[in-house]
Amino acid sequence: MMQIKQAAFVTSLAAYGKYPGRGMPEIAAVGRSNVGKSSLINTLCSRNGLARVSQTPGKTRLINLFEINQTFMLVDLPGYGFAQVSQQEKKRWTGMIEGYFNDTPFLKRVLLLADLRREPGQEDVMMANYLRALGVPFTVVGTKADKLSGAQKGRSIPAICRGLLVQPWEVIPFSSETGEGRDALLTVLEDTLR
Ligand SMILES: Nc1nc2c(ncn2[C@@H]2O[C@H](COP(=O)(O)OP(=O)(O)OP(=O)(O)O)[C@@H](O)[C@H]2O)c(=O)[nH]1
Ligand SMILES: [Mg+2]
Repeated sequence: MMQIKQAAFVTSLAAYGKYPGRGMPEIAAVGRSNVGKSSLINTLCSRNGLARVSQTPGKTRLINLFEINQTFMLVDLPGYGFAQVSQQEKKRWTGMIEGYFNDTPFLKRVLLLADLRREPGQEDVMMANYLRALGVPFTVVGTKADKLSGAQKGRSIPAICRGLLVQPWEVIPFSSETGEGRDALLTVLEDTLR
C-alpha cells in the first residue's frame, strides 16, 4: 500500500486558469461545506493542520494544492451547499470548483465526499452527474463514520448509493477521527496513479 512520506502546501488559487502546475497528476476532494474534505487530506497525510479545518462551514475558500511524495497533488476545494453565504458568493464558489475541473489538464480522480449521516443533497447529485459528464472517475467517500453505529452505516450507505447512483462497493466509509477507511483510500490513490 502507498505510504505518504512527504506532504507540502504548494499554493492557493482563486482560479486554476493559467496555473502552469507541476505536471503532476491531481486528485481532488469535493463535497458540501463541512463534510470533512480538509480533514480527510490531513488524515491521509497524517498531518494535522496541513489543510485548514474548521467547525464553521465555508472554511476553505480557495483551490489549495498539496504536493505529495514529490509525485502527485492533492487538491482541497471549497465546499458547496453552504446556506449562510450570499447567492453571489455561492456562484463564485461553484464557478471556482467547476472552473478548476474545466481548466486542469492533470486531474485523474475526484473524491466525492458525502456525510454518512445525511441523504445526498441536490448539489451532491449534480456533482456526481457533472463528473460523469466530464468523464472524470470519482470515488464516493462516506465521511464521519465514527458518528454512526454499524447498523446505521448499513442503512446510510444504500441511501448514498441511491442518491448518487453508485454501487455499495464504490463507497468508502471514512473517519478522520479513527482513521477508518484511510488504507482503502490510499489503495485507491495508488491504483489511480499507477
Ligand atoms: N467526528 C468527525 N468529525 C469530523 C470528521 N471529519 C471532519 N470532521 C469535523 O467536521 C468539521 C469540518 O471539517 P473540515 O475538514 O473543515 O470540512 P471541509 O469539508 O473542508 O469544509 P469547508 O472547507 O468549509 O468546505 C470540523 O469540525 C472537523 O473536525 C470525521 O471523520 N469525524
Ligand atoms: Mg475545507
